[in-house]
Amino acid sequence: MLCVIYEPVCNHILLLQTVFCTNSEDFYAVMYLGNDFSLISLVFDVPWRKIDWGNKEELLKMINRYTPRHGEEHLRVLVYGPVGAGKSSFINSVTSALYERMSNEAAANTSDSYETHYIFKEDSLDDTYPFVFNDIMGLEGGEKQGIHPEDIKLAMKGHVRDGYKFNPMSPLSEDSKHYNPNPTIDDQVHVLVLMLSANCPEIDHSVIQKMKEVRETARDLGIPQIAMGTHVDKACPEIMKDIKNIYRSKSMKTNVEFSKAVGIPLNCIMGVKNYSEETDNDADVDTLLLIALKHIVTNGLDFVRKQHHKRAHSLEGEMSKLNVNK
Ligand SMILES: Nc1nc2c(ncn2[C@@H]2O[C@H](COP(=O)(O)OP(=O)(O)O)[C@@H](O)[C@H]2O)c(=O)[nH]1
Ligand SMILES: [Mg+2]
Repeated sequence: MLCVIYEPVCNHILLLQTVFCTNSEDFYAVMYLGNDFSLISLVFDVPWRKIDWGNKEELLKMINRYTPRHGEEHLRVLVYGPVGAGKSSFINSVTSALYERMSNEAAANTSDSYETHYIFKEDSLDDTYPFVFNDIMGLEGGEKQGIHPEDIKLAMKGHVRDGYKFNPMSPLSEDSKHYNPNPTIDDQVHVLVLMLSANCPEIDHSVIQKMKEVRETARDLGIPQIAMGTHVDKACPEIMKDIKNIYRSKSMKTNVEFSKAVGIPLNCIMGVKNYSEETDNDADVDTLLLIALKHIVTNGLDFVRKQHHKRAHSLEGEMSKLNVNK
């Protein structure tokens, strides 16, 4: 039996006049084209990206195997994006996936100040995972709202100290006590994660402009960038029904292709469902979160290794100059 669900739809296929239908097994979009109604499935038969569902334990092992090895104490991950995109929820959700139980530590942080979020190893008072997160104030439209893009650039270079309260009107100045003039490798950002809601198709032009500035700075600094689509469950009823449909979803594919157009490699664009109302973990949701975390860690590791080689080469260069001048 077909029943019709009326819903405001954020689905690119559905930009035409459409409503969702379900035959209790699958969801369809009803498209009205001229005098013709057609039913279009919201998912492809074959997934356009392969996920090894049920591989959670292996992912946990791989993540736990990472140890700092190029002079860094930890990898620093800077999460930015519009307000409400799910930045704090992502940090909580990743922590929940690592702990295999719900955790809400990042939510306690108000992200209008720069704070480093450490994830303690389960059952440890001082041992933390070798990756840290900074969750920063939302990028918002207009000059007077949200984080100043210059502050994100300063944070990427490691100049922003914890406790700095962002001011949308002006960036951190060099004479502030929160300005770090000599950042170490641990103060610098090693991975930049752009968080966007897959359920919010329209982004203000000025926010896109701010994101572009930030991306270009990261590119100039060589910092790897990952784009993460959140709220995927809200963006497509087939994903809501079963998270394993994430890479069968047509709207998800359209979203990913849109993000690719802004210059992030396709394999660095991924979807996650953050925990929001749940009280218990779900193995498939954890799998997506851990894939994202693994990707963040491996990209950060590559960047740190490259930096390490650069430093070693320039040191060698300095040494040989000294020897020549002797
Ligand atoms: N259904 C769903 N809700 C989410 C998801 N991610 C975040 N949320 C909810 O969206 C709201 C904003 O998330 P938050 O993490 O505070 O966004 P932030 O401003 O970017 O830090 C909260 O109510 C979250 O519970 C998601 O993937 N799915
Ligand atoms: Mg937040």
